[in-house]
Amino acid sequence: MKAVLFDLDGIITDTAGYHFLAWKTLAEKLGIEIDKEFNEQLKGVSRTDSLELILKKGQLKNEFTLAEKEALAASKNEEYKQMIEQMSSADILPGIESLLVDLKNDHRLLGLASASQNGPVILKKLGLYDLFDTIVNPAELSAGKPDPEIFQKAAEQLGCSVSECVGIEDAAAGVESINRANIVSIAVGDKEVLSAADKVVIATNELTADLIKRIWTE
Ligand code: B16
Ligand code: MG
Repeated sequence: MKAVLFDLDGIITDTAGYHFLAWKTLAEKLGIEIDKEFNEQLKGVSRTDSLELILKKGQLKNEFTLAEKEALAASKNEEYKQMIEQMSSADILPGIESLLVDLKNDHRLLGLASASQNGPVILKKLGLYDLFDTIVNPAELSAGKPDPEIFQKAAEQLGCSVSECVGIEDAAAGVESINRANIVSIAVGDKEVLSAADKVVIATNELTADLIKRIWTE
């Protein structure tokens, strides 16, 4: 195993709550109600695709031009950026910082495969940016998760073959993306929702360098 490819939201930190609040503000302005259950569908999904899902819920899918949709997505992102302004190392999910340090000390490469265009800023706020060897730019992808492109790209940017990597995700679409890239997948969360993964653990503090190496070897 040469590299470990990480999702951000739900694995390194929990930004889902902020995304939800920012989308909720926008949705309310448009007269659309969204709840936490609906928000599950937005996890791991790009900003543009998330907006489409919200507009579809409010039956407003064909009511806006492309430019208007871009403005709506930009206004959500402005609100989201204000919310993440206060983030710090206290927002790293349990066990993740020591895991990243252990993997680095063990000479493994680390890649970020997040759908979030705010990924680099968030890693800097968490104090984890320098531990990563590469970050995929989601704006350069032709398709988002569950397409395998983002995890294939992360492996490629690290100069690794997919067989030398492990991918870690919390969303079903993300696990599908890892599996379709022919990368060993580890998921964090609900065993039933994430059953497609090679291994599922309940919480991030169960992720250790030894466990990841073992799953890759099996
Ligand atoms: P942004 P991940 C994803 O992060 C979030 O889960 C998803 O809710 C969000 O819409 C997406 O990033 C795009 O984020 O608006 O910051 O570009 O789970 O792929 O790390
Ligand atoms: Mg995620």
